[in-house]
Amino acid sequence: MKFILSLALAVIFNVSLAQMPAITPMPVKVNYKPGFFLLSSSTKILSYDNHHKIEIKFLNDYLQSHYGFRLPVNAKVNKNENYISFSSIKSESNYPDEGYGLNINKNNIDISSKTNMGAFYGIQSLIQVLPMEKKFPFKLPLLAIKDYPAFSYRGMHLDVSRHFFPVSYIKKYIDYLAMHKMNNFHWHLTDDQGWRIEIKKYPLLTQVGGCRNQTLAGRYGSDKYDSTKYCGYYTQDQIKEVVKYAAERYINIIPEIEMPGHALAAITAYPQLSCYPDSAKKVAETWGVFEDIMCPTDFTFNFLENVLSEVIELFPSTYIHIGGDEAPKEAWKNSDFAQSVIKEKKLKDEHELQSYFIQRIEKFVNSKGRKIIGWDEILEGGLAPNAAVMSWRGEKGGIEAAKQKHYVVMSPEKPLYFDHSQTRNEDSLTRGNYNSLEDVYAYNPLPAALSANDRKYVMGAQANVWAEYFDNGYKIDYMIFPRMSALSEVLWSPSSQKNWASFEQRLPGLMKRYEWWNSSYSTAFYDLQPAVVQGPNNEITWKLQTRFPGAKIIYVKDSTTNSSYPYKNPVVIDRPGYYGATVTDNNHKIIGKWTNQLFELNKASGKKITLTTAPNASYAGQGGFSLIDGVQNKLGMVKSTQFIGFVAKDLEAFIDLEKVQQVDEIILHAFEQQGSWIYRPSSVSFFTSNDGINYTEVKTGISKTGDKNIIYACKPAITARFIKVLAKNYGKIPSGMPGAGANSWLFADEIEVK
Ligand code: TNX
Repeated sequence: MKFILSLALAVIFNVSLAQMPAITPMPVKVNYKPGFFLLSSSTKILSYDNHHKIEIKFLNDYLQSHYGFRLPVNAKVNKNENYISFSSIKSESNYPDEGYGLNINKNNIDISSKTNMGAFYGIQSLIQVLPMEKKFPFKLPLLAIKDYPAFSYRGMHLDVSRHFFPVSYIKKYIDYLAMHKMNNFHWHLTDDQGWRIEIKKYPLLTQVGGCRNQTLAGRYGSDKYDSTKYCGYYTQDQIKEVVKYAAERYINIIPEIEMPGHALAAITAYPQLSCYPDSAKKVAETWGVFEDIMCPTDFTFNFLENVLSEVIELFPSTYIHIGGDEAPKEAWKNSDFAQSVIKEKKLKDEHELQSYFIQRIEKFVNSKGRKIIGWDEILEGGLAPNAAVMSWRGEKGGIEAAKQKHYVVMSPEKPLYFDHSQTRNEDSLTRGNYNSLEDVYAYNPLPAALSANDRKYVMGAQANVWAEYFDNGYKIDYMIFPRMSALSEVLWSPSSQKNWASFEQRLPGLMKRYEWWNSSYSTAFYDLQPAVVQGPNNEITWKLQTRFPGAKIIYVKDSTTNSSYPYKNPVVIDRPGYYGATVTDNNHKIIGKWTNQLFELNKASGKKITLTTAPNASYAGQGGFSLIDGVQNKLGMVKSTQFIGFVAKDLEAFIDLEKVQQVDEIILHAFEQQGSWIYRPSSVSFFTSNDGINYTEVKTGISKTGDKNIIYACKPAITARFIKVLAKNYGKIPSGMPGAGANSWLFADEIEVK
């Protein structure tokens, strides 16, 4: 009998498992029970003396906007009535402050917590159990949840300088955070391209600094502009409204005021902030890093103190973000005044001057009872004593800061920059790089390099959404979803509950929810993922993958044969031409987008290649293989990820053509984009050899064509088996050029032998 009963239970249990709501982030513990709670518009909420006013308001607002009703709030209910209640966990218990219990029983729903914040998170789980259709009453599965977060800092950032987003979208974005149980919104309010917060004492900041005359069109380096004036800022009243809105969702807003770099908008409004006050100024119209930064004068410090005073009045946040990133030091090197500060304060160099700058600001912010947080560049030249660090150039800065016993928020570009695309196949405008959903999900904010004790300084992590290429909220949604849901699980769920297979299973439910919220999202995860990879015998192959449920892949041969057949193994590319692929269902009906790839083959394609020095990890491609993989960059659609990159190093490549043969021409494709510190090689030379030991330099028929995609070629017209290509790095970037003083990058793509 017992056996039969448990079997019956298991059957019911399985049914409810199939309908299991996609609660994300996954709670610490969920137990489903057989049966249902019926929620209707007459279900009462039990509350007296305005207890849980904020939580109830959120729930009722959500019900109102998504289902069109509010639940009645009553001070008393009958035991046999169907109701939602809040109960408190004793404050002396060791239950975490943000934790909650959610019990959906047959006749009541109870949310238990120690704090109101905990109850708020209980509401978030409850709304995820509601069906995404207006079919009343709701049949909610019976369950018991016990839940609390893994990390104390769970954040999202949004850049409103490069593009401006109205208060309505900021509120929607804050709701996204709340519904993912995140608690910090990092509001990037100022940058070179626009100052977006009203400061009463300095009206020109928004009047002048809030507008740029035009904006770069297309990808960085296009050199085309839209000839349209672009303006926007938030009034202090709007800021207050947003801060209140966030507080009602237990979200802290960290405002960022960038200094001393990324400050052209402020400098254009008040040129005395600059070390070159007399040179022409304009709010930036393109992206990148600019040399004109704030000068460490009394005017500047006085200005910043006044600005920060107003900012501190508006934002209750303990942390105030002061930027500190990407501040080139040329202006300070050229400024007599900056040099006099270095001398007078006995500083070693401009990095110590930056550290002095930040420490002076820190003292001021501390005097107001607040703390500073800055990008990891604030470590250079010595960290300010109480500063927290946001690690974006990988985890290195975060690790170093934690070792120095400073608090850290991890935000490494890989994988937490959500301005990078979620697919290798992106056809809308984004920054070139790629951060996959899986990589976000797999991220662990606690680096192995830290001791257990130093790990305590890692407060959590956040994703950054830089808005150079995004000018509307739907595009932001498309960039953040579903990666933000993956990040929420990284930050909230215990590692024991982190399970990719479970997340993948919940994805369709999550996507349905984004639609329910009237938000856009990316389906890249289900797209065909093409990759050009090296086969076991060095051959070039085209590897195609999809997770599209029930999908088959067909692949279409190059334009010459025009035949198509189902994909089984990576396609060996032994003939040049266009190859195309798409996804079909079992009935051969096309259900995916077409992916096309042009392969251009030559004598070097798929041959053995070795590099003397490996490329930099950030632009590693597939090492030498990327130079002979048959894929060439085409003018006008350059993506820097298609190149391999070397910083401060040369490219030296050796190719074995396998047999002595006629070599009429050797070509190297390189790339220049000075604004990104990518400079053309200072020289390129070509060599041939018959034995792979003695090389002869090719001295005839050398040419160089193109200005961004630069093609270096030579015409040896001899027989040879081995080829060597040597491209020398441009070296240190000279003063007056973008990135002055830094090591330049060398970018190379295909080597062709004809
Ligand atoms: C680097 S991350 C920046 C931003 C850009 C971003 C683009 C950081 C502290 N600085 O100014 O918008 O790259 O991905």
